[in-house]
Amino acid sequence: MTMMDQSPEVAAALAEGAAVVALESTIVTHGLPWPRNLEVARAVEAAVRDQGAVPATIAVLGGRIQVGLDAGQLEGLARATGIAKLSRADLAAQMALGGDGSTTVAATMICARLAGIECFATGGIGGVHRGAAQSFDVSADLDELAETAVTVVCAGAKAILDLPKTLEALETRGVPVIGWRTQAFPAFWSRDSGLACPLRMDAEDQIARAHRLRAALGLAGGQLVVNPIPEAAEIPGAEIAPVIDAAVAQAEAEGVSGKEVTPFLLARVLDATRGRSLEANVALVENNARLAARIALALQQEPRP
Ligand code: PSU
Ligand code: MN
Repeated sequence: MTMMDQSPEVAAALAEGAAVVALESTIVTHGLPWPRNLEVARAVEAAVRDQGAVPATIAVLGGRIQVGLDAGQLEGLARATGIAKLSRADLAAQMALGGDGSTTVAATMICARLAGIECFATGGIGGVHRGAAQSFDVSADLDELAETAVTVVCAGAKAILDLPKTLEALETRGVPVIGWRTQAFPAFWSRDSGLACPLRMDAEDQIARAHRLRAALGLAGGQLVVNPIPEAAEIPGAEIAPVIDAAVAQAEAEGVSGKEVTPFLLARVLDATRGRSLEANVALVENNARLAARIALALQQEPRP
């Protein structure tokens, strides 16, 4: 495909039908600070490999979709400042301009499906922002989950968002939200948001079967698997709540809008909690990468009904 390059490792894996896990790059460019962002990106790739699957970190470089980044490309992204954050709206336009950009969950799903990758691991998804009734700020990630047939593993959504509205929006769009061995919707740093998770599965092959059945039923869209952060790394909701409230208030006071909102809130929360939330972040992304790799392996085994 002339608009896409695959690393030799990813191209070989896809050609032989091996398990591949897509990884996003906005978490590297806009979600975590240098130099931890690079360490995390590498650790996540290693976690996928550990389970016997091939990682494919996705970005746009020189106007082309790059699926699988070499060491230099990954470090270049991690060091970059002012790089474009690409979602569904910007992907084609930035490619037309021949530019670079990191891909959000939405854009990574689009590129993954194009490459034939069915499973994707990240930290947290975008969702319905607090105050959305006024701001109309709802992440394109939710619509993408409704349209693009990729199973996305995350640790729930951060409480920088309005979590009840995010769950409602997912239900409206027909996106299955599957708790991994839990009944509770996880809130990123905390294992339990206090909200019920609509669905629960306890085995990777169940998730793989549901993915295949959606296709067989003619249902567009993917699945959202929510995987609670490992207990040892958890930060209780009560501890993080005041930090989030302050970040949201500051964003509002400074009139932050559009695609700057999520990076702004993530940076404020990271600053305010120093090391701790970073460590939690690393632990949960690795945990998600391992589960996504096992789901990718299960998808290989799962016949198309
Ligand atoms: N939420 C997180 N960490 C992240 C993001 C969201 O906890 O890094 C990133 C993801 O790339 C996600 C994007 O797709 O932010 C959503 O941005 P927006 O809200 O502007 O759609
Ligand atoms: Mn937004």
